[in-house]
Amino acid sequence: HGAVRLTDYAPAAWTVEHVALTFALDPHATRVTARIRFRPNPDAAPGQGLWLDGEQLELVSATIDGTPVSPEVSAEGLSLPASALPAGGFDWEAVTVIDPASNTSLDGLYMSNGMYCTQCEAQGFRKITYYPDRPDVMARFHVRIEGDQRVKLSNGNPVASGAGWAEWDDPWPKPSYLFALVAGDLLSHDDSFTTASGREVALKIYVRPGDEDRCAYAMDALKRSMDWDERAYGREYDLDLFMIVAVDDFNMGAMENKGLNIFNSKYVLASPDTATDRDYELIEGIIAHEYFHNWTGNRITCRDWFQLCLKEGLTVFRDQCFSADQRSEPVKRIADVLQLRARQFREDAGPLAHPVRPTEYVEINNFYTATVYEKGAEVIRMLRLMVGDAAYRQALDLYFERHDGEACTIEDWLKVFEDATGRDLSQFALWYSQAGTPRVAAQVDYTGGTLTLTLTQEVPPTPGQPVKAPMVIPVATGFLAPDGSDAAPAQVLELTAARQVFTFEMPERLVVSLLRGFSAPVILEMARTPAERAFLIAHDSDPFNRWEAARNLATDTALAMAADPDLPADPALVAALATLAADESVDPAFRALALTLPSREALAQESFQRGTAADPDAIERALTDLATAVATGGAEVFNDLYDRYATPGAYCPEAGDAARRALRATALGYITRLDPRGIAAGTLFGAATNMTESLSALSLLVREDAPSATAALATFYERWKADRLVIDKWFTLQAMASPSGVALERARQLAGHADFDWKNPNRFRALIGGFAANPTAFHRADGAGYRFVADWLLKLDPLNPQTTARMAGCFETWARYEPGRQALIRAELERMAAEPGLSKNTREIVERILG
Ligand code: BAL
Ligand code: ZN
Repeated sequence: HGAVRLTDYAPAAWTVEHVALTFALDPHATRVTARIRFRPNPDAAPGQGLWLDGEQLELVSATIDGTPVSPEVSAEGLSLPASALPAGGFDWEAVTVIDPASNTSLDGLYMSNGMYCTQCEAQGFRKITYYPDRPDVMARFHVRIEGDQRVKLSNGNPVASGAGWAEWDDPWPKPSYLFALVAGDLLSHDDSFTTASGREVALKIYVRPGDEDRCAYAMDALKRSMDWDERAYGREYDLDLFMIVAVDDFNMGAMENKGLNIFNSKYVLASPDTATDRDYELIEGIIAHEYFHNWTGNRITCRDWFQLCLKEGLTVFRDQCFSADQRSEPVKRIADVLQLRARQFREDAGPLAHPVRPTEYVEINNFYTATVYEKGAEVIRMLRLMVGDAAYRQALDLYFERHDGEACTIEDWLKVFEDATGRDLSQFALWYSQAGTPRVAAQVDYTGGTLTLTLTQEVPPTPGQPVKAPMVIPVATGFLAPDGSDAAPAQVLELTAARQVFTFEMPERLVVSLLRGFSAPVILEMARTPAERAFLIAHDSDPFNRWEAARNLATDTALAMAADPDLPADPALVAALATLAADESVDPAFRALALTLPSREALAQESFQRGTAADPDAIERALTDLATAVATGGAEVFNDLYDRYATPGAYCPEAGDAARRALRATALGYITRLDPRGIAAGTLFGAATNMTESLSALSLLVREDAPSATAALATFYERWKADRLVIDKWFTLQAMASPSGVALERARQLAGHADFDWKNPNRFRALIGGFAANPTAFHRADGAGYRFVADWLLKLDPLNPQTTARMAGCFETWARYEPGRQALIRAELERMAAEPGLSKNTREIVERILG
């Protein structure tokens, strides 16, 4: 399979003016009739033949302007020579037959619990009919669905229906990846929204019968998203109907099909007794994300898949800002940075590193990555910081005005900023082309009334990019007086050279607070004393850096303890955390984050970054010892918080109550460190009236392998065995939280459980993905953890290459570990690579990881 390259882009020879599709639904023989009006593309070289993508299709007939034709058909598509085509345009009609019930890839048209459903991004439409399946071909779609299902949906507006059929028309031209079809015996939860200009939009969330009472929160989040996009970006919804469908079998989180978003049911359905606070937060964020795509993705789309970050980076940035507005801005920022470091920095530091705009791919589905999404969002956050909020809004207004209805590039995006602000962004554009996380080193000196800040930057080599140029790095900076107050106005320094010196006149030496709000996605290296860190924890007015100081102190301590088993926990850290825990002036959600020690995964990454191969066992021991020390030093505070932070009254998913529950759960986590029989956690498990508390208590019992854990797991299972989303949690929890000694055996047993429906991606991710995210179990010194995961990936691959390839990324960190584990991981990867039938998706990932 050859690679596709950005430099090979050429406009489509033939564009599509209109598409009419008729689906005669049948599980194993759905008949698709496509009538497509082709026109020559004035931007393409004239006189070209026709190429239509098509995979796994049975071609029954094809005509041009009513005359039968015999195209040349391959496994990837069909072609006709220019000589067979009327030069001024023609009407193509083809009948194909497809087999949705056998489509286990969940790409194209497939079935889930008897319901027909589609996923077309990036290249699923070519499994439905022959078509120029590329995002720069935008067309109007008319769809007729024939079948006996109660509900039959497609994009746009319902225009006609009768017994056994329904027709839909989408007035907005769109690329094929935004096409959707759903048919099934579904129920809808209905509401409406009135836009700023007074138009009434009907809102419908379709679910399986029995789930209709779990849609209220998603609906509420949708209405808040619609309102926010009008206020923050001036963007109104553009159809009279907006639909969301929840489906159980889905490779991704959700999909922004025009007017008909399709969601993994876990990101729609919620009730207090089945969903956690984290689920509610994710539902809110993902509903917003998909809705925001209506403008950033659908009205303005991507010219080609290399430009994926154009819609994804921007839409992630928009959903991050929305969630920050709905909840707490600093807490959201910290959570986003934690995720960025855990997923994107990890990717950027390993064999799968690639630029925000990649230049080459074998399988585009392998590029729906943390780099394209999360780093793509960080790049836009930097742009906004550098140009200011007002200019950002002007640039976005210009973007919508100039490019509505077009398929665009990153160059188009940067140009609107250049035109709106007059800035030259050619160096800034390196953020889109250079992979790797820049390291910024800061050195502070003070003499004779002058503080000198020396910043140097280095972008590490990444696969295919040995040498890098200096980037534009905005460094938000503040100064603290000895009493902890802000001593000088904060400013954004722009680091543009490899080394740059900034000077500040000041009568006394102030403490510098750098990279406030995490103003750039870089690794900041700055030597600080523990006392200076403690001072920042107590005083920095920038909440992010306050949190960061606590995190850095905890990281230093944990890594020092990992290196030296006799080293006790730093009392300064224990005292600082206990003080912060008790500080009632601080948001409980912030306190919960600051009290959460770095994960085993984060410490392994940090250890490697600092030049020491990560030892999973030493990290586990250090973290356990450190947590016990914090639990002991802060025992009084934790008991007090646990008693006082109960949330009285009915469960409310809003940020205030969720923050109280988060802090209380964190306190219980420490209390349980000193209570390995899990008495307090067991009591909470018995008394919990919502899933958040029930699950946090159960996780602690499992983590401690408490005597009551087995019975609690059984009780939980009996109560929830009919609820697939809750049973996913039951699987995840045991795979992820079980101690290393029992985790693998338990995972093996669970893999044999009658409810382990491994063909369902959520269930597979719950158990196999959960196990791979349990670092001490996955990284067992004997390699049995790696083997267990590789065996399951090999089993899933023939059925569902997308989900397999995505999960194979669990092996990307092999270089972090000591030589023994490196060899064991590579042996599993080589075993996978030697599998002759390995999918193109998984092969690309495995071979890139092997290097
Ligand atoms: N476009 C794929 C799913 C998402 O990012 O919204
Ligand atoms: Zn998206």
